[in-house]
Amino acid sequence: MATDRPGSDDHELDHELTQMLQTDRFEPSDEFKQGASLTDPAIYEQADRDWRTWWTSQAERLTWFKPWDQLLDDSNPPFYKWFVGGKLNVSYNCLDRHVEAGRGERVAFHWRGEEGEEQDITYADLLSQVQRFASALKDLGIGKGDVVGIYMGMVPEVVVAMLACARIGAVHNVVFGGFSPESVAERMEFSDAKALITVDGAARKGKVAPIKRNLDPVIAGLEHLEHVIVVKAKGLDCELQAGRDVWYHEIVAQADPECPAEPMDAEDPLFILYTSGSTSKPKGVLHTTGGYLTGAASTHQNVFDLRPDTDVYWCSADVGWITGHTYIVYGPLANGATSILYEGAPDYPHRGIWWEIVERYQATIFYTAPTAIRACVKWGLQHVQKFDLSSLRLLGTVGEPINPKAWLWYHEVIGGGRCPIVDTWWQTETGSIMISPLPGITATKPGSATQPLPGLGIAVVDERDGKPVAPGEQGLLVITRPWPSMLRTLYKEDERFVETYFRRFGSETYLVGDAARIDEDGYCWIIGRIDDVVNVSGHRLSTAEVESAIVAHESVAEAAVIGQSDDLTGQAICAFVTLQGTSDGDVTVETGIRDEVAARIGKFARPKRIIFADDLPKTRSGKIMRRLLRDIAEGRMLGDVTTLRDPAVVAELEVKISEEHATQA
Ligand code: 6R9
Repeated sequence: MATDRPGSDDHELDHELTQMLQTDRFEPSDEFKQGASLTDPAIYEQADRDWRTWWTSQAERLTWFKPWDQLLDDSNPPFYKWFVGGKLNVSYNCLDRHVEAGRGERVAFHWRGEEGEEQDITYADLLSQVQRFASALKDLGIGKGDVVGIYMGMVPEVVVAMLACARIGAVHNVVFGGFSPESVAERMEFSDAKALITVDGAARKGKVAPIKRNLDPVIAGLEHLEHVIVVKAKGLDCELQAGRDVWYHEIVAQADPECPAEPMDAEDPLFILYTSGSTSKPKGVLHTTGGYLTGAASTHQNVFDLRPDTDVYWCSADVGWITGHTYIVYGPLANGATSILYEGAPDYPHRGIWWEIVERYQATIFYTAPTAIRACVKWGLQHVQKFDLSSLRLLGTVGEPINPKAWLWYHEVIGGGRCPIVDTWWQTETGSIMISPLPGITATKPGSATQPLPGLGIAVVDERDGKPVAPGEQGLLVITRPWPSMLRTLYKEDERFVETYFRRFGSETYLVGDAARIDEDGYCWIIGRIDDVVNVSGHRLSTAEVESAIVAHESVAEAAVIGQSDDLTGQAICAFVTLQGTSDGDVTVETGIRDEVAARIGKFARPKRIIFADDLPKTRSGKIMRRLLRDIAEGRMLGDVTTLRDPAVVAELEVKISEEHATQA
């Protein structure tokens, strides 16, 4: 295994990485093992034999106001309850206990703005800001169980807002800043949100997007929304609707600086996070207090081998996704870590900004998405080589499978050949990492998330009978045992919760929605989604959601959306569209369709490719055959099409695709 720096130009490097594809596994180095907290492989077996004791030990990382009476109530699956009778507060665990232990001066976040602004926020600072804002929320009449929306960029106040909700028992519902105002309104409506915390504007690569102004028209009709709290992040003027809207800085100035943390039941809701499912209506994944925080703290410590006194940890996700919730906010803060919180994009003001930031703050742990790594590979070595990355000791990936070559590039170029990589598989629903190496124990294989973490039960089963398939065979990934940070339900949709995850193989087997295989060595290889969910740059989107945005366009009669393999983004959205009447698809209609999707969902959901067709292939019962469309789009041989209502449709589509190729050539 090479430990010296890789080839000096992209071409030479590519050659070296191709050679390295032969290396099938990477053992943790002795140097890494020496300082690591988990190095004994026996913990897997112990935790498997007695997973109750394992979870007890993990929950004991937290400070409980009152210990639990029962570890797990599994009397009514799939409605599991963890740490029954236990009382704790998430914000207390993330802040007060560190300050009380004399670590108030430790930096919680090195915040870095898009224009290079810097702010170091200590645990003591964060505690005082959170207390004030929590008091201000209470003054507005917001309390336990109320749902509070959060829609803002990566500014420090987003963390303050989440923790302030947790402090008083309000349930936050964060919407990723890249979603459109319409999506925000929809998520506020579905969750009966009583308040929305937002910003005047958000930084977008040198421009400022007027967030509050864009929200105004769509939130006007929301029946339950009593308060809108606006953080003045970018100095924009905003219209404040009397009786509803207030400035954040004004209400905190008047608020009580003290606000004790509310003792919450372990099973009280902590947050809702909407994610995409098979239908166009997003699913409100509900996480609760004790189990979620146990999972977040335990995995953040174990998977990243966190050494809170010396590490500088950086997760480049956005707080608006589950990765941001668990591995920017709750895990790191519960563990008293020092983190980097970066407001901007990876390519602004230049394509080496991430590496500049690593050098600036001497980051030791870096956690990002494969799509970002592939973008860096494409941009080239010169953007990386300018910076000193020798502080790094551990790297991670999340969100989608990573191709071995990108893995090797990350390992060699960013990690200098010395940093273990943890490829972490998990979901919004699982709350925390499920399948991942433990960096001081597991030998890694590029492209595999390796093995389930201690205490978890994972299997790959046959889709017909639910029995485990033979090693090396593909099947459906399932989780066979409850775990503390599992979702508890879909908000206000218990039936959909059971139906989506626990119908197929019974109420004790969680259906993940991914296909996978486990090789002879017990290593897990994730293949991809089995439902109509597309993963674009690690962002989950439902094809139905995009389809319903497309058909909202005035000229569109029908649309079918598929995920098509893409070198950069993993999958890209490809839309087959039939237009109304005799109208022809042209550039204007294409632009119109993309704009419609941007307005209804967000720019990141815009189709990369639009194919106009007079008709779409359907089964005799009228179902669009997406699998066939995927084959057509990717130029694969088609199998039997005789079950189609009108086989001629396929021939026509194939002609379209070949014309498309001809014009591109
Ligand atoms: C954390 C997060 C979940 C889906 C999941 C799977 C894919 C996530 C992965 C991975 C292969 C990994 N996924 N991590 N696939 N290897 N390491 O991404 O949550 O947005 O809910 O997406 O992402 O398909 O089912 P979420």
